Amino acid sequence: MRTTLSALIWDVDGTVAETERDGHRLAFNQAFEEFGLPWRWDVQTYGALLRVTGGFERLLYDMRSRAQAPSSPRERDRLAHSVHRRKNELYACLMKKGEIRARPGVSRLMDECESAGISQAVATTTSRANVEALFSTLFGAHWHERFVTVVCADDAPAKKPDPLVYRIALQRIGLDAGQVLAVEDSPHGLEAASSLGICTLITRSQYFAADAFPGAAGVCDDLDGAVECADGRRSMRIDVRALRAIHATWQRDLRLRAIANLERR
Ligand code: XBP
Ligand code: MG
Repeated sequence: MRTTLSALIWDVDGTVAETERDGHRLAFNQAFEEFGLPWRWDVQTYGALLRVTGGFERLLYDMRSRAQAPSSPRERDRLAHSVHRRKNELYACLMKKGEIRARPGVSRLMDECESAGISQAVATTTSRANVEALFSTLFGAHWHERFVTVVCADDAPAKKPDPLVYRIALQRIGLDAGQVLAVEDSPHGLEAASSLGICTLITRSQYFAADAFPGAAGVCDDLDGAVECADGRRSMRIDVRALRAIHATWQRDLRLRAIANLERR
């Protein structure tokens, strides 16, 4: 299996931008209001709900404990679909205002990867419409040109921690897991990527700031900050050189673990 770093796969929410607390959460609350529903998700409640990936699934999960939700599962499903659809429209309006910015180092690293010939792709649990709304505001109308493929919830209905979205991304870019590095912010994202053997770098986001990320190749507060690697080493900030070093160390450790496993048999 070839193991040179050939592509970077980006998660979206929490990784590229802090879209959850002041984006999706606010849009959900606006949608609840429009639908005459008394539900509001405060910052803390939404943080707990983020353990359920997918906005539609999150809403359906929360509705189970809401007295005002329809009692028939079919009606609940129908209402969740309508509210979620409207939430995404409201989210697009919020993104157009430009108040949500790319997280530190994201645009720089994307530019550096492009110059270094490292391909880029997207693997996200969010809907394509939301990626479009966010990325066109952050990176301009031609943002698609930057990515070999953009895999969203519309392509991968089984959401993270299911690895489907990464499996599809690898197929579309035509690379093995060993040739890519994923950038993620959540435990579910880490699980989805690393269960396929993808080297994963964590950039801590607001909602997962206190989580432990066992199995990550490196963890940083943001891409402009220092990264702590699995082998305990620290590098100053994430650039292409740091990405290659993190990836090479991960690959070496993987080989060592495989040899140790063989010897134990
Ligand atoms: C984040 C998610 C999404 C968003 C909301 O995905 O779990 O569900 O919170 O988007 P990722 P939708 O971190 O993989 O980008 O309402 O479209 O699901
Ligand atoms: Mg994320």
